[in-house]
Amino acid sequence: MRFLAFDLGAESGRAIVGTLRDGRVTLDEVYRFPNEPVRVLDNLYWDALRLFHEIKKGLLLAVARYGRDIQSIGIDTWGVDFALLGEKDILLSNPYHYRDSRTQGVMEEAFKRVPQDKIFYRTGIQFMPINSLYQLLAYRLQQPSLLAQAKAFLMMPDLFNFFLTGQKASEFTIATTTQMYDPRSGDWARELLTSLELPSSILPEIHPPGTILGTLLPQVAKETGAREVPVIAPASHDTASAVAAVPAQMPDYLYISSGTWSLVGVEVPEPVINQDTLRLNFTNEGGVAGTFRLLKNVVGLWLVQECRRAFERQGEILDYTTLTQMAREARPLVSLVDPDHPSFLNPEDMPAAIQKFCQETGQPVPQSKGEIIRCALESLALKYRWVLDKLEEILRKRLHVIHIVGGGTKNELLCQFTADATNRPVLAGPVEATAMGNLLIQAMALKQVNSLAELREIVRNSCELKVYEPQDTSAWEEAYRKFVGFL
Ligand code: LRH
Repeated sequence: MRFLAFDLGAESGRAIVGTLRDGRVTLDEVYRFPNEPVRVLDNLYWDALRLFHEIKKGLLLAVARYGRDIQSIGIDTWGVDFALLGEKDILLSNPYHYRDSRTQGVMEEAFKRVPQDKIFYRTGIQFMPINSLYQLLAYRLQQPSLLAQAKAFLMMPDLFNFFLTGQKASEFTIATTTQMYDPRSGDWARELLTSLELPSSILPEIHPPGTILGTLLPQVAKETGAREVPVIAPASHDTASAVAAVPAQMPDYLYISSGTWSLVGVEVPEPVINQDTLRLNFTNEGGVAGTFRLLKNVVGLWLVQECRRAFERQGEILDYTTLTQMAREARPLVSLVDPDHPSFLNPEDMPAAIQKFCQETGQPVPQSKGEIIRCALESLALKYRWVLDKLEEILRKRLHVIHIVGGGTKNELLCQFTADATNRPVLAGPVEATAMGNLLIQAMALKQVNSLAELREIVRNSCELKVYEPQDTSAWEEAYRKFVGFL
């Protein structure tokens, strides 16, 4: 059976056809298109209509290659971003991108109205200025008349599903990224929203991952040559789809969904909302088959991506392989940064931001490109170690192995650093965890896969895992002691 996944990631969007046969899934990327935020004056936006156009083009190309074989369609994107629709379902503005700076200071405004711990005990979600809650509050504080016109709030995958089917619905995993969802009541945190004078009437009903939302609208089918197939909400949050596809066989593992962000955590049967998770700023996002993800958002390869862009602006176009090789050749464990320091969220010049952090903390300032990238990669690995330590403390058990999935598995240096910094074996793969999760949750919705365990078995059968054993751990132990001083 064949399914079509759209995965809208930080640099590009892709249409991927998955074929499920004899307990294995194979992938075919039929279309890739840019998904870069657009800066206009002082703001940063999604190009929503262009992306919908690209989704239709991807569908057309999938149909051209596989004809009537495609059984369903599912879309995932990153978390927290949303669109507001007004009368007659028009977009009230281009949806903002979470790296837009208008949310600066908004979280603190929210805490003046509702105490921080109350927000956490209601939602279980980590505090980040990018959360939809603060983005929505920014509308109320900065563009109140626009918010007053809103008739519907749709998270980005929900918006594209609406464009494809005409049905407005919210999917559970993406809804939990908002910090506007109450996992205990299983509904939007309406009381919290009311306390912040935010309208909860515009929020659509929430459906679990693997729900058939509707069928492709006849005009979209006509435009693309597709059949009027079901549109399924997979895990619409990319991280939830990726973690569903972690090829774990044994319990007590740590996963890292590694890409622009590194999502580092464990799967739990219910949210862990207590003083420790509040103090350590952990999050509890919704997962597949009734699970939750207790995790931490770590800034991830964004550090390296932005260094690459900065070098490009200086006239040097370098690919990731070359940059990683330069880092490999640089001296180990000289300078370290906290990857999650606010100065790295969206700096104008990432290498300069890294240098500034090192200078202000009295460390040698990395000079060459290799030194800067090495500093970023080592710091990431040490941050993973910190998350691992804290999770073991919270859960009171040892996590024996680390599964890394996603694009970051291609960075072998980072995988090795992770094994070294944590003193745990690392199993890396699959690269395409998000797409696999998306496709196989569609297969679950169509009763071709029976459980999350079976889904993971299919992933294991469909990819090669690369093993990294820890080496040279004593130098990393010492570096870790220094690193925690910067947090
Ligand atoms: C990763 C991700 C992560 C979010 C962030 C905004 O792509 O979805 O889980 O929190 O993007």
